[in-house]
Amino acid sequence: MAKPPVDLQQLTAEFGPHPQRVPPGGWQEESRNPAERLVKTHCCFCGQQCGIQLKVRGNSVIGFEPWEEFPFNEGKLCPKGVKRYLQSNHPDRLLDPLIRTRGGFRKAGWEEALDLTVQRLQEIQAKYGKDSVAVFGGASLITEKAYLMGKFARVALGTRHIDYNGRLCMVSAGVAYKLAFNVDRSPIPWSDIAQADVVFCIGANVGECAPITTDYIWRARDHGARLIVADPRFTPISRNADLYLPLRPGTDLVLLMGMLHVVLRDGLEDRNFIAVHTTGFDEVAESVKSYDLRSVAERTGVPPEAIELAAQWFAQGPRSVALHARGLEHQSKGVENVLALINLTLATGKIGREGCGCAMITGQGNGQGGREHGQKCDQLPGARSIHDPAAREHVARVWGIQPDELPQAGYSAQEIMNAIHEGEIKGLLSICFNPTVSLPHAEYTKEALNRLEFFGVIDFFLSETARHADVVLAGSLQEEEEGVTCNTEGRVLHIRKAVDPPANAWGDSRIICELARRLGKERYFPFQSTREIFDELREASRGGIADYYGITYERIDREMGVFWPCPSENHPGTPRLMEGGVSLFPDGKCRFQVTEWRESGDPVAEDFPLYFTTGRVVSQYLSGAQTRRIGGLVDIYPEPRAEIHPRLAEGHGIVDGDWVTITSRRAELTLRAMIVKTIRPDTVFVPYHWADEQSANKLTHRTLDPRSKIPEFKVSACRIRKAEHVPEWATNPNGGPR
Ligand SMILES: Nc1nc2c(c(=O)[nH]1)N[C@H]1C(S)=C(S)[C@@H](COP(=O)(O)OP(=O)(O)OC[C@H]3O[C@@H](n4cnc5c(=O)[nH]c(N)nc54)[C@H](O)[C@@H]3O)O[C@H]1N2
Ligand SMILES: Nc1nc2c(c(=O)[nH]1)N[C@H]1C(S)=C(S)[C@@H](COP(=O)(O)OP(=O)(O)OC[C@H]3O[C@@H](n4cnc5c(=O)[nH]c(N)nc54)[C@H](O)[C@@H]3O)O[C@H]1N2
Ligand code: SF4
Ligand SMILES: [Mo]
Repeated sequence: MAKPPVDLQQLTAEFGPHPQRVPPGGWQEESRNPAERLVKTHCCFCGQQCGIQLKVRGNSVIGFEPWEEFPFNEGKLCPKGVKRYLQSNHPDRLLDPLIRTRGGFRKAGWEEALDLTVQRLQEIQAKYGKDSVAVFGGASLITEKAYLMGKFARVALGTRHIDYNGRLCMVSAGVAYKLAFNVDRSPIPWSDIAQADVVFCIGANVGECAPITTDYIWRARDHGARLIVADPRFTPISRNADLYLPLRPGTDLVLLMGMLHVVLRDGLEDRNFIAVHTTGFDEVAESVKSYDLRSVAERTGVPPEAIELAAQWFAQGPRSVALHARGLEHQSKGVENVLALINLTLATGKIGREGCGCAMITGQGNGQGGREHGQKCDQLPGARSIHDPAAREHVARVWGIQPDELPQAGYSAQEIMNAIHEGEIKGLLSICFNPTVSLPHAEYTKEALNRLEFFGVIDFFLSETARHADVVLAGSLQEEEEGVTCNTEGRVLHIRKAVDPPANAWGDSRIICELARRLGKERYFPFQSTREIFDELREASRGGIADYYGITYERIDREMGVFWPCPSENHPGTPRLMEGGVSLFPDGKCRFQVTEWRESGDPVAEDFPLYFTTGRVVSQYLSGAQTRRIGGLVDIYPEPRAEIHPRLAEGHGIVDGDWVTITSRRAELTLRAMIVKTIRPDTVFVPYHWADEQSANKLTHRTLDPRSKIPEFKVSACRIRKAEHVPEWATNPNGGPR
């Protein structure tokens, strides 16, 4: 199928983003007519998964009420949670399947769109082999759908290539925790943060990206806890820090090894914990010997006294918690970075008891649950390894196939895109993923997508990625199907269905099951409801590390969430993993791991002397496909701005609001400058929530961590200059793409 070019202007006029400011029916009508009912559920956005009550009238979500009894957030919400309901009946909502034509898209019926999708995928597989088709999943999906995607790829399509957008998120943490503890989950419930005497946040913009976690840190502060923050930017939470470590992007490993050096130099390690609960200490101790304060300070840009104090405070706690997010993990040595933090935690004995531990702050709404049950290329339900013969046998039995029919591990997300670019993969079915915005080196991603012989997308909005599709299947919002998610603490939560998909849109799980039926695999996908999928998932996860067997929707409702592993219905669930310091390895020991320094894949040099780093702002979410359509969020931060330190700006004759051109080894990006004292003078920061000519990922590079396969979103090299021209998008009378 030759792909006709699509008129983007016309598509934008038709499908948006058009920010929705007033709910259907208008505010007045809403205040006149009381809501028909309130539905207790959870926010569709970040991994905090705050409890919220959706106000529903007819088939529309028209507002919200706080859910004060839900223990995690006790009614508190951030701006995104407050506005999420504006997606219901949004004018940009896809209400029918779309099929590409010469001129753009035309509406189609379900029969035609599903038949075409299956026919094209089968043709490609017949011509080039099963593995010439790949599947992309997403971690905003409820766990039932994530599980279904893994089964769909392997059983309905028989391809080994399935991976998901969580590959861009926290897999470095996952690999490191597996290596050290044999489990990929935060070992602590968030109540442990409130108990801590020292909280160390590294590479986590807690205030903007995990707003409810801030509250736990405040509770710790209320009983006198000290706060240490390490970030190249003085983020909002840093204002309350006792110690701020303004490290150079990409130097976390040096900082953390330097801190361990200080701990050992001063004899602050916990000898008893190390002896009883760990292996591999001596090699790690040896490896940090050369990380003396002076050289660590030089390499990280952090004053030596600050490094010393941070190490001493953390070790002396007595109760210390280390929190980390993507600043530490989005690096081509993300796994090493997290391991170095775990080494520090183990050496000081700060795990396995109240108020202690290291924890990854989950990113996506179902970032945790979405990675436990088979969407990852190397993994089967229950967080089982796809390489493990016993795991293959168990899952094959639940699925009713032979273990040797189960494909082996496939490529990770970026590797799938590379294989598409190189012509090895020819067909792609993608759900809940917007890679044109969110993968690094955006131009490369677009080239790859245009090379696909068939591209099917399941989404509820026409995302920038869906514009490249041959068929778009109109799927569902989180509140349109019942299921579970797992929050940042490992607490499994019940997502209640509030409304049906509107008009001719379908629930995602129905779409997948219908595709499977057309692929002739109906008997493996007989599900009439997501509850039936959940029941199979419980069996499939049984006996695995992420054991959900004892969890039911009803139990979750009664207990306000159940922490996994929960192997039976009378098991209480497991809020704190590794109680007493016992890991999930058969010998119960935690593993120290030696970490080795590597240069970034895109190092600063004379012609690219500045660090370029990317991340988030409080009012936008991920690729922005959802939040750029929500009035009140768009208005807070309508376009990306380049954060630049006054000293750097002055050197280039740039003042606040000027247009500045940022150049990396791949491309140029022209944005308005935001002159702030809260960033290192050698670093430029741009939030990544926008597409095309506003996309931070135009500039980033495709280097991956060799073990986790995470892209290095946090470290690129760039140079800047005052722009010669205002970019075209800014002169567009519509205000350009939002
Ligand atoms: N408002 C909002 N909240 C969100 C999201 C969102 O899009 N918007 N997304 C959710 C998701 S999926 C995720 S993954 C999380 C992300 O949550 P975070 O990881 O907290 O957010 P980021 O902005 O990606 O990066 C965090 C910090 O890393 C810093 N940083 C940059 N380079 C380095 C470095 O080399 N070392 C260190 N130590 N720090 C560095 C940045 O300055 C930034 O402050 O947020 C979740 N919550
Ligand atoms: N430069 C740079 N790039 C980054 C990052 C960074 O810090 N810097 N962060 C990375 C991180 S941590 C992440 S998590 C990724 C996220 O990147 P993406 O996953 O690409 O971002 P999303 O905006 O979540 O895209 C999800 C798409 O799925 C749709 N969707 C959401 N929920 C559902 C659902 O329930 N059903 C269906 N059918 N569709 C749904 C949305 O409309 C949207 O189009 O971006 C990564 N990219
Ligand atoms: S903190 Fe996260 S889960 Fe809570 S309301 Fe905000 S976006 Fe939603
Ligand atoms: Mo993420």
